[in-house]
Amino acid sequence: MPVTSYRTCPLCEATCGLEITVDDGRVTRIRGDRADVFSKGFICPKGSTLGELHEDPDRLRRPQIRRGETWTSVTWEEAFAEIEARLLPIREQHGRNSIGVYLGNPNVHGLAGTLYVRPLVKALGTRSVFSASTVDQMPKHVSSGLMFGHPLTIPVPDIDRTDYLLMMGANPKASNGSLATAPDWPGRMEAIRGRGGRIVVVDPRRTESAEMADEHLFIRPGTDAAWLAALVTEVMRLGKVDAGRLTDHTRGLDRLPEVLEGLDADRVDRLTGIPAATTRRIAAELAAAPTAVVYGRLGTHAAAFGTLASWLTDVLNLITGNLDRPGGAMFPRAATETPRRRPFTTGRWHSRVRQHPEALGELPVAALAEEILTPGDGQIRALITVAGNPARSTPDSEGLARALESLEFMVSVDIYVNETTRHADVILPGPSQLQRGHYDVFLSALAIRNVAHYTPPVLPLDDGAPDEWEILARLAGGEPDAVTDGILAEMVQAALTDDMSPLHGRDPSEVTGLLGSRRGPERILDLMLRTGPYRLTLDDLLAAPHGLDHGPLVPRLPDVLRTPSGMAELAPEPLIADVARLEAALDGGGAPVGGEAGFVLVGRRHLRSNNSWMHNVKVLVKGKPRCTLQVHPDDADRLGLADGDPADVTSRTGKLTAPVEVTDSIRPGVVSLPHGWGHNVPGVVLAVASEHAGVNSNLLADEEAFDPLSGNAVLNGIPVQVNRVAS
Ligand SMILES: Nc1nc2c(c(=O)[nH]1)N[C@H]1C(S)=C(S)[C@@H](COP(=O)(O)OP(=O)(O)OC[C@H]3O[C@@H](n4cnc5c(=O)[nH]c(N)nc54)[C@H](O)[C@@H]3O)O[C@H]1N2
Ligand SMILES: Nc1nc2c(c(=O)[nH]1)N[C@H]1C(S)=C(S)[C@@H](COP(=O)(O)OP(=O)(O)OC[C@H]3O[C@@H](n4cnc5c(=O)[nH]c(N)nc54)[C@H](O)[C@@H]3O)O[C@H]1N2
Ligand code: SF4
Ligand SMILES: [Mo]
Repeated sequence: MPVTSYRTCPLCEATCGLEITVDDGRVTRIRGDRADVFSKGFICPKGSTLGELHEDPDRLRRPQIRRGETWTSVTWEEAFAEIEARLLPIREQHGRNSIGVYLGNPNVHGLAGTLYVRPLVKALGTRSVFSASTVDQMPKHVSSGLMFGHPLTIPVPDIDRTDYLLMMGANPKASNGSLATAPDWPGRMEAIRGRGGRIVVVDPRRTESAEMADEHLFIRPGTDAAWLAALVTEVMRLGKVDAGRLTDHTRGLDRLPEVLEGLDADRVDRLTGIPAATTRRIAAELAAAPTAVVYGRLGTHAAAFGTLASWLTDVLNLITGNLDRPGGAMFPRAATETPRRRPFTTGRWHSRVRQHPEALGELPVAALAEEILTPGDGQIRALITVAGNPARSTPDSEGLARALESLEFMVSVDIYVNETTRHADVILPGPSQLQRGHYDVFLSALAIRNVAHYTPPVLPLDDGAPDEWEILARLAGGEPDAVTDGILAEMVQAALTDDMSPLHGRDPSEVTGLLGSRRGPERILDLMLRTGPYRLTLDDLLAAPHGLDHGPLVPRLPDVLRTPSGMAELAPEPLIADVARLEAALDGGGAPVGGEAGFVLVGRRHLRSNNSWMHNVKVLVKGKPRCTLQVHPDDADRLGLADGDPADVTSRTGKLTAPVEVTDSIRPGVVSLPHGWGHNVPGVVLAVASEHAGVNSNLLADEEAFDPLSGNAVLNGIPVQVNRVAS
């Protein structure tokens, strides 16, 4: 008998509801859940492949131990015994920081990664912590921390109500959005125009999203911060600064004219490639629109001035009166929100080799290889990766591969033997997505509506296999239920002493009594929901398989501000200090790019791909190869390259050869390669992906190029040379 169940898609940030039909233990159909309160039936081609992922013969079902080149399936007890026998002596001999941790993107998309990774890091006691955040959104955390007092207090674009969307370095038609959770971005963009609103896209490529917009501006890569600074200056010159309701809750506005002096439309014209008249017009449009929102994402953040750009985005929203008001940039109120207290700082410690400051307890992943390869006290000798593929997603892949190979011991919690985990000694595979319950703790805190969904597992665990949270708890050195109790005890303690909490002043045992016999993340989630702003329980969510909708976002300032001053800080010192670096780039920059002068490389995403790990699903990789080097026809002519020809691409750190795709959708002087490819290396067990291998763009990303405030790598705007392959 076919059974229908509902599951939130865990693959990207859009959190679509899926309707899944299972017959005799096999998924027979996946389609969009039309009753879902948020996604209303929207689905993309990836969402319907969870069945293929589950059935993928290459997906690991049992722990693996590597001896030389050979992998052996072992029991879970054998795997954990091996880890204990090899990891503990390293820590005893070389200290806590000798064990490194790398946390990958899927951790954010699951309850286990969300709730059990921190206890793991705490149990290890290491400061050698790295994650995909420093090849992604760390600039937003840092600017939010400095401006609003907490790194997770991130404003999201209220795209359902805005009249004007200025979108930079984001391509939600392909990515379905990021730091702005909204199923069906494309439909919501159409709706903006449908109600007479305007969309302007700023991107060195005329993307699928740009095709949907009213206007597209070809910006020169890496110059978004300069352009945003000019927009702020021009709005100020127009005399249109109006923070509205927030005027009394804002500090530092008076410093901006002096700090940004001279950074105007004329000054950035040559550098950005955007004519001064256009910049002035956009500034005037932003100031005049009934509501408007500036939204920047990966192309703007994973760049040389990512934190400045992130800050200036919010400054622009604030001075045009659009921060924290409907149709502008707003702060979600998630059902699991906990009080945010900790004052924000960075640089509480530094990396050993190059003295990078930590941010959010992490070091820049661009420094991972050197921390492994450089001898001395505190050298990383063992590494644990959890749901990450740094060998494909972080800079200087060649250096990192050497580093991973040199480790004394490596454990990966992962479902594949891929470019990273092939270096591991032990791989611990969690169950497939369909075998786990799901709740988006992080993404619902970034959603453009206040919604909550919990979906239970669709399929049972394999016989005797632990759930992902149990694996992480065991790695943390504990018995899983005891680790859960430890997490709960901390949360209960915080709730009991918080006078805003419904549990304030109650007896701890009474509180845990409320949670019944649930185990693991569901037990913790139940507590988080009970103490959250809507006072829900997990049972409430189980009774609402299509989700609960708490409505559109509501203004939240000044309540959510956690800066020492209690104000929104428009001119935090570290950001002001970094403007000098931007000025220096302007002084030195503006030279033409392309041809003899060299090119700049940017990334891109495709709807049918997901970072590095969905290329083993046949229906997603079939068709035209997608890992191509996009080159403008004028550049191709000059270089003597035709569509499909191989071209050599060389940067300071590496070299690769990729097939050329000639397209006028890219700005002259710019070339683009997607990341996450390059699967044809020895030792990977990815039958389909190896046949559609592509090349690894992060061979070209430079481990010395990063945004100093956040430690985020520069993945967009990499100087490269492009040449015909000598025949
Ligand atoms: N040049 C360039 N580089 C980039 C980017 C770019 O735009 N350009 N984008 C960056 C961004 S935004 C990100 S987020 C990073 C991503 O960087 P990573 O997180 O390092 O890479 P992913 O490709 O997401 O790899 C996910 C890994 O988790 C495994 N996995 C999948 N599901 C699960 C699961 O449920 N449990 C476990 N345990 N493992 C699982 C997969 O097999 C894979 O090994 O890449 C970054 N790198
Ligand atoms: N299909 C699919 N969806 C995904 C993912 C995926 O791999 N595939 N990954 C997920 C993840 S982890 C993330 S973080 C999100 C990212 O989601 P987005 O932020 O939307 O990321 P991209 O689609 O890479 O779009 C970045 C855009 O920036 C442009 N760009 C490059 N350099 C510059 C620059 O200097 N200035 C400007 N203004 N633009 C520039 C690129 O041309 C590109 O179009 O997507 C998520 N969704
Ligand atoms: S858009 Fe994202 S969340 Fe929605 S179905 Fe596709 S991969 Fe899943
Ligand atoms: Mo990401």
